Amino acid sequence: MVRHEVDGGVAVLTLANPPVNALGAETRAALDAALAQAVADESVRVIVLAAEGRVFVGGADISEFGKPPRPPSLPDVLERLDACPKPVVAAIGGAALGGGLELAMACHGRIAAPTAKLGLPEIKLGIIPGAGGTQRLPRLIGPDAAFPMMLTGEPVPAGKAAALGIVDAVVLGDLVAAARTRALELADSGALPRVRDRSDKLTAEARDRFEAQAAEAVKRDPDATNVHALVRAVRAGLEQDFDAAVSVERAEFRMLVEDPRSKALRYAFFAEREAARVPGLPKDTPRRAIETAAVIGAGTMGGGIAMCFANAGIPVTVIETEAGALERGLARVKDLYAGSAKRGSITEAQRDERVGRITGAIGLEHAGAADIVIEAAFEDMGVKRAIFSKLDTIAKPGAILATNTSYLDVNAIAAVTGRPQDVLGLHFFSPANVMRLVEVVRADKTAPDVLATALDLGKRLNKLPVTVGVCFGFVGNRMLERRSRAGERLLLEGALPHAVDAAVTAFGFRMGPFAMGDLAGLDIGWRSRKDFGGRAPVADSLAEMGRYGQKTGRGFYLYPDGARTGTRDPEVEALIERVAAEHGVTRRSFTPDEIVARLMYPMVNEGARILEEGIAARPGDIDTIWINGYNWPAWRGGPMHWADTVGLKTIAEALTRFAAETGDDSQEPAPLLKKLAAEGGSFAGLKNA
Ligand code: 3H9
Repeated sequence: MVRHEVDGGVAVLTLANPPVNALGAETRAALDAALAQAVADESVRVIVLAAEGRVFVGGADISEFGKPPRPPSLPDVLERLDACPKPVVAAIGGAALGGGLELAMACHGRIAAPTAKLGLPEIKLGIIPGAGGTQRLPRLIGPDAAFPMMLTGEPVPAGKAAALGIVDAVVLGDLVAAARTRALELADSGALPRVRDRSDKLTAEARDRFEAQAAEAVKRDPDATNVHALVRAVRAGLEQDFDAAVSVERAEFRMLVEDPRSKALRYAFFAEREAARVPGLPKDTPRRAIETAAVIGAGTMGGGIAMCFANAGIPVTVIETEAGALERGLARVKDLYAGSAKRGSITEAQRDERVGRITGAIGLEHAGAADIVIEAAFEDMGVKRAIFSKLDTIAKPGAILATNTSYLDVNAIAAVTGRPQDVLGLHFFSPANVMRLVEVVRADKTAPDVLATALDLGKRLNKLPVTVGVCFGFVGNRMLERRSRAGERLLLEGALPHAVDAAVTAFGFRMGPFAMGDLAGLDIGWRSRKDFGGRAPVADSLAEMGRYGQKTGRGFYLYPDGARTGTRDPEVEALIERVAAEHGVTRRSFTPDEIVARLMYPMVNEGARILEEGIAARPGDIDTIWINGYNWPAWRGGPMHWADTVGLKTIAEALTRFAAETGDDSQEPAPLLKKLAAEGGSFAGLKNA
């Protein structure tokens, strides 16, 4: 796991633990031994620490967390590294994250390649750095620069890292040679700079700025246990000596590893990566080449999808039926790019390149040269089938034909072509250029190489593709529909919109379902219920009154003078009471916990059905979809993980009760949920069944 080469007084230790050189027990032991050997070897004057592969070190091995510790611990190895009597210089060729940056900071010098990025992302896993990161980074760059980095978890690119002082230099070319030179310079000078000994960046001004940042962070997220812990650990470094402060950090880290929030976030991390693997789709499935794309429809969705291709360097033709719509669509895309360039998130050159990769055209025949065609036209089966039957005659042989439908039967769309093996669904989320999730809908006849190519393409577009099967609404919208239905029912039974929304935001969503409905537009659900069936008596009445939500200034709430947050409307509350009376529903009050149960348990139930039917391969795929497409709080791990923490027996019993109370049989627990509840099982346990 660590290669050891000695040449000309320099020992080069190279970590070789693919794919990300995570610092698991074996790697730690090997590194520790290699260091000891280099120290003992009299021919060695200096040591260079390098790593194989694209990533320098992706951190501690997350899969070890919560398991019995295996020595040597990372803090112990880093302490010995720090105390090493010979200069050690890190050669950072790629990402140095978490324990990886902590490792680099325990060295006596750091040289980075321009492609390197450095950060402490532990916060995103519900923990804080636990191998000296909360102490060494503030000593290296000041607490006021270090704290925001640890609070957001966002890595910085090499150039910025050098400007901040995290690395000594960024070098082009032979990184190990540069690190070797730096180490020999240190040896010649007799200096052994240790980050732990530095205090020059711990100025009174920097401390004050840190305290102000800390106060704001805690205020913004008062329930985030790890934010509090981070503040305590950084503050300890300002008030106590290094070793005492490291002990504070260590104790906080150990406590956080056991926190249910961190467990959920770690679960979500691995679920997201597991989603890339589709059961029964071998790794070596051949891929089709994708060098050009066409998007049908220049609406918000089509434009956003085209931007994904342009961002990834793939030329794309946007196709419309008439010039006006095309011009408007292309203008919107241009504006979005101009906005990004203005904000500085892309350079002006990037803006021009990306805009230049998007070409507009009138008429489907312009899709003939594309390796993949994505239809993002009106959500209507007739429209889609007409497009696909024409595409069948236009697209080149072997082109992938994808539909961006959010609900419709992809098998029925594929069936109008003579090449259903080339057809699949790619359900992007709005705004498509921003949202990472893509539901990849595998139809009955989709060929394995088409699916494999789509999944690879998803990654190339910087998306998070999750494979799902064909059913109405796939995974995400099918479960969402359950929540919407339960929400309407709650209104009739006595919970008012603001109370429901408050319970849902307190649960951790950024927005409640009614505020969300107002934002999206109540006319959308209303029209789709008209097309696909189903009734939402309150929402439909509001839409019939022309109350479409924010865009009309009135929906479930009032938005006077273009306000972005709604206020309660007595008229709506009276309307709800009237509708409830018409439906003969007796009203009562609901606690926030009852509201959450009423809304979320039916979603979990639908998730169980989705698993039974094989629409999703595993509970983790459902959770990945809900966290990344629907803003389910990641620290609750997604609906299926959350259901396990609540207890499936509790949920099954409650659903039986809801079915009786509401007279809605579809609330009865699904067979899978019933079975797991009876066995004392969990969704997590299914994987190992
Ligand atoms: C930490 O360091 C705590 C310390 O402060 C204190 C300790 C005492 N562990 O993402 P990818 C796996 S906490 C275990 O697809 P990419 C991953 O599951 C850690 N496994 O690659 C996947 O496995 P598989 C702080 C890990 O190129 C494979 O590697 N660090 C770890 O798109 C490839 O991963 C972080 O939070 C890990 N640390 O992105 C960084 N990292 O192929 C977490 C990856 O079987 N990692 N794996 O599904 C990342 O952000 C990305 O993996 C990285 C590469 C950017 C490095």
